[in-house]
Amino acid sequence: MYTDLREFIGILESRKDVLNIDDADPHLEIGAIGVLAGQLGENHPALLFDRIKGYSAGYRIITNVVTTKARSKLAAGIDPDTPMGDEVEFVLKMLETFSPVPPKEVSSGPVMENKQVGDAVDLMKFPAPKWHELDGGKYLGTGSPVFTKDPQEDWVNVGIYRLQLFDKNTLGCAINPGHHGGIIAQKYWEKGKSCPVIVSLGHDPRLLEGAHLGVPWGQSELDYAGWLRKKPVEVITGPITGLPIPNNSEIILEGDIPPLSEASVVEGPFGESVGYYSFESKPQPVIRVKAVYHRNDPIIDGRPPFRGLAHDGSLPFGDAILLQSLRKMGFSDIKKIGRIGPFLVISMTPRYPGHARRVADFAMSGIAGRPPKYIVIVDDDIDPTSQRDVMWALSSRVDAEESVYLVKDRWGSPTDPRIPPEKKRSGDITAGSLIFDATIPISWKSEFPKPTAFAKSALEAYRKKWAPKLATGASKQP
Ligand SMILES: Cc1cc2nc3c(=O)[nH]c(=O)nc-3n(C[C@H](O)[C@H](O)[C@H](O)COP(=O)(O)O)c2cc1C
Ligand SMILES: [Mn+2]
Repeated sequence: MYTDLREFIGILESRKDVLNIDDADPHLEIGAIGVLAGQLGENHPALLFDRIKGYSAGYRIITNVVTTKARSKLAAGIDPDTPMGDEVEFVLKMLETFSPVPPKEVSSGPVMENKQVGDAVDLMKFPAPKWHELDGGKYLGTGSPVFTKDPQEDWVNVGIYRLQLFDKNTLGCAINPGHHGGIIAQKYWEKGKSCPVIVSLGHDPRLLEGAHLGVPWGQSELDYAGWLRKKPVEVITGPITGLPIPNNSEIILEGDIPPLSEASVVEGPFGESVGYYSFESKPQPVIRVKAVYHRNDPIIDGRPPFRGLAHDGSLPFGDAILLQSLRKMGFSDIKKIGRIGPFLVISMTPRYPGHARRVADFAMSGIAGRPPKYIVIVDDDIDPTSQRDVMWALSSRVDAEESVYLVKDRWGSPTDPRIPPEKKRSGDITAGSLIFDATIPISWKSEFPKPTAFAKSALEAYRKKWAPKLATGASKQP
């Protein structure tokens, strides 16, 4: 496979899956080109920007890294030509092979080719786009893993938090409540200390992928990145922080996050992954950058959330963890999980009245992510990844009075545009969800009208006999 971002890009080049773009403006134009590329559909290329307006040639940005299935697979360490079949089941099988692959310490690496320390630090040299029109400023980090170490428990956390550029050595850092990086920083602040950090701005995509798996508290995302890479992440000990620095990263920042009372910036707003400016601009902690290390001609991983495109990859890791958890809890009759727009759809074989609702309630608690807005439970004859099947079940097996349930006050997201501003400001990010039980009512299943259908074997026989004839008719279509 590959060992770093450049070899990854090399593979994309050999697959004609990356486009080199020169002379674009980081003020909105780079963002717009990323959006336009996405509009070309599932097979659009990644974009490698060079000679960016206002910056030295060689200081590059790659965007649309994992916005297609093929590149998402590559980024997760899966050969893009491998057929996946049932994607959730495929990813679950992969997750079941997990065992921690801890990082390996080394003494040097290409990231140390260039150094800026202390007063020499100048973040302004690196291209920082304004991605969307109403963004509050320029963002240097959008796909930027941030490393912190728990002060008591001594393990290294890696989470991706966006970084707004304020001056030559100051970044605003937006960490959502509940994310481990924020909890760790708080522990330092409670002792009046600043929290040491490492930031990677460009990297082996599996570093970011490992950090995005929803790794539980207490476990290092570096062990997950190593597992995805099938070999340890090689790290140098940071001279200032003692934190691990991936030696093949493109750009590494070393510094600290002082307590919010000591330094803060009004960060944002930023076009969020939900497609709105739904997260109020407010004082956020800063990263004070004390050293920068970078490769020659460095490449930044640009991952703003372009509406409708997956900046975090399009493989169903969260749903695979849900399926795994359902089975672990003893729900053995779960067949398949799918997504149709905003609906999480679970197909199963209900065995007793209330069975389907139990499964929905478990999924509604939010496993590997926030609870969905809509859950649909369907019978095992319905393919939860087929829009036609799911809409048919919803239109024929649901009674609006009896089989739709409103779940109030469930855990929501700070970026949900539908939570009123006043409520959000008070710190309340709860919201409502709906459960649709679209399974045939089990208590009178035998009397439920039979669907119009043919026996599978009979239909197959007719297909063999008539398919050639039908194909000639189809070819006459305009
Ligand atoms: C491309 C990308 C950008 C992200 N940006 C942010 C962000 O700005 N703030 C944030 O809190 N989480 C962001 N996330 C989500 C977190 O990084 C993710 O939930 C991570 O698992 C949190 O890890 P932690 O709990 O160890 O801190 C982003 C994720 C991705 C993939
Ligand atoms: Mn974590």
